[in-house]
Amino acid sequence: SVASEDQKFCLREVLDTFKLCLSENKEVYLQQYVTGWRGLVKFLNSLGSVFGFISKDAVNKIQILVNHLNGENGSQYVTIQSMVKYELENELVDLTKRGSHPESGCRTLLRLHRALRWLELFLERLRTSTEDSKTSVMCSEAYNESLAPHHPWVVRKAAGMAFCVLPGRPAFFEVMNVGPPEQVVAMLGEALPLISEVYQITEELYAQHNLLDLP
Ligand code: 1Q0
Repeated sequence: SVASEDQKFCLREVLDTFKLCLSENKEVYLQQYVTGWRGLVKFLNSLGSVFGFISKDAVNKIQILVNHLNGENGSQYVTIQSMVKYELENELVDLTKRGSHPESGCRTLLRLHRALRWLELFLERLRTSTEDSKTSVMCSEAYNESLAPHHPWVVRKAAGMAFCVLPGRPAFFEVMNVGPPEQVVAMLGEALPLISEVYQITEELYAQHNLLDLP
């Protein structure tokens, strides 16, 4: 049943998939990246339907990337590095304004990439938080430093409203299903450097190719 699946959900496993993203020569596997996001969306859904508009957009973007992976040129999408190379060489990316490639892998992944920065900042705050810290504050601070500058006013407003109804820190730790708070903190301490590394590698790749502002 859905309920028992929810119970099995464990944030450690989700964050572990980001570990599997990195190849030996530090390329990022798209399949594992997408799998990591799928797990995060499951977590988001378990927090309640107010987050539906966020998870809907994430699912949409995940699906676009899955379609590329399963498409006839799927072999070009094995890593983020190969995707960037392939799409740029074949002029499959709208570089300055939206046009004929609204679903390029590059622009789609960039949105998730920015959200990964939010995750990193939020989890770092959660890791170092104390019992009386507010999840809504940690979440909106992380959002303001990452995604917010890329969102129009109406999205920022809706996000702010959703953050206000986030469960408190104890409920959050519970739903992560990792164990007592000390174990959550330890798990985050192990997982965060890997998330950070995946983020940094992608960030540098995008910067190198001038892709950080794709429309
Ligand atoms: C826990 C609360 C989660 C809060 C997530 C913060 C993100 C807020 C983003 C709100 C915007 C969503 C609406 C759509 C925006 C799009 O316009 C935008 C741009 O795309 P486009 O095509 O219009 O150019 N899309 C995005 O910026 C992508 C946003 C993806 C957000 C995915 C968030 C998935 C979150 C997972 C939560 C995991 C929580 C794990 C925490 C574990 C700790 C207990």
